[in-house]
Amino acid sequence: MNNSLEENLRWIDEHHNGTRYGLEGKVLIDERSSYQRITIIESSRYGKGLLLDGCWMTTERQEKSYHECLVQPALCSADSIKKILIIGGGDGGTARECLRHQEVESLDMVEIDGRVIELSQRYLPTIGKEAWKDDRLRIKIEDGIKWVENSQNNIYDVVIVDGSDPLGPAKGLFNSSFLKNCKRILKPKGIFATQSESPESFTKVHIDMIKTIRKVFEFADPLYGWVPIYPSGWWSWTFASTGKAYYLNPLPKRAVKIEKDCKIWNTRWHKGGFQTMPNFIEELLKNE
Ligand code: SPD
Repeated sequence: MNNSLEENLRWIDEHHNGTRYGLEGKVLIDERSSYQRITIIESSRYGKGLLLDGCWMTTERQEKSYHECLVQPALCSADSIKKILIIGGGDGGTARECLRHQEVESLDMVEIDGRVIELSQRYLPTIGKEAWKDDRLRIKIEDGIKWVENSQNNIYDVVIVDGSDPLGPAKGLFNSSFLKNCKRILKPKGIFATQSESPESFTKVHIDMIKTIRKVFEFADPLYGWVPIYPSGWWSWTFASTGKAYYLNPLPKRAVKIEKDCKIWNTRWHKGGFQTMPNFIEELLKNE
């Protein structure tokens, strides 16, 4: 730990239903934007990190367990990946993972809170990295819900939702009218991907999300992994498509280029992650 970090150390915790998930560190920025409270911290264990409304979003040395798992299952499996949409993703990690693919021609990133982008570019540059300077990235500071409402049919190959928890500005990213628009703007063989909360800490939200996504798309399945700083540490991402579950099988020609530089994702992990649904989730998904 460097000397300046040793001063003013404190516990920075996300409180969740009688539990707390924290890091020892220092608060660098704590402010309120038009949408939410934004906190940037520096910790010895995981480097700098971002919280929105007191909930962990990302940290420099843990972000790959989230961003690779949200992006690569979709981008390595989709029929085409020329035109991608990200809703949210203001820290830049999701864009960075998408832009590792040279086949991506354009990436629209629609983030409601421009201040999250400004602070991430300044304090967390190791997360967005070169994505911020990539000509293929088109940043729109707009409401993602309105963006999908106003987009034309069948224009995106992949739609990725990288929002926060279903409170505050991200609430509308969990409902069926938003999902129907995501399906409408996807090409016929397109893939939809979203973070889908913790099966342990947010069981009801997780189950309701999968059920709702399954009602809108013909196929939808959760993939399980871990993000140690999030509530329970156990996390999920859900993928959906129509006609066939395109997201289950990475295309070898694409996977081989990407997996060697991943920390978590590879074809074996991908296939295994879709197989790790525990009994209690399987049971809850059967109930109407
Ligand atoms: N409870 C945390 C949910 C966070 C989902 N989004 C994280 C943003 C990282 N790009």
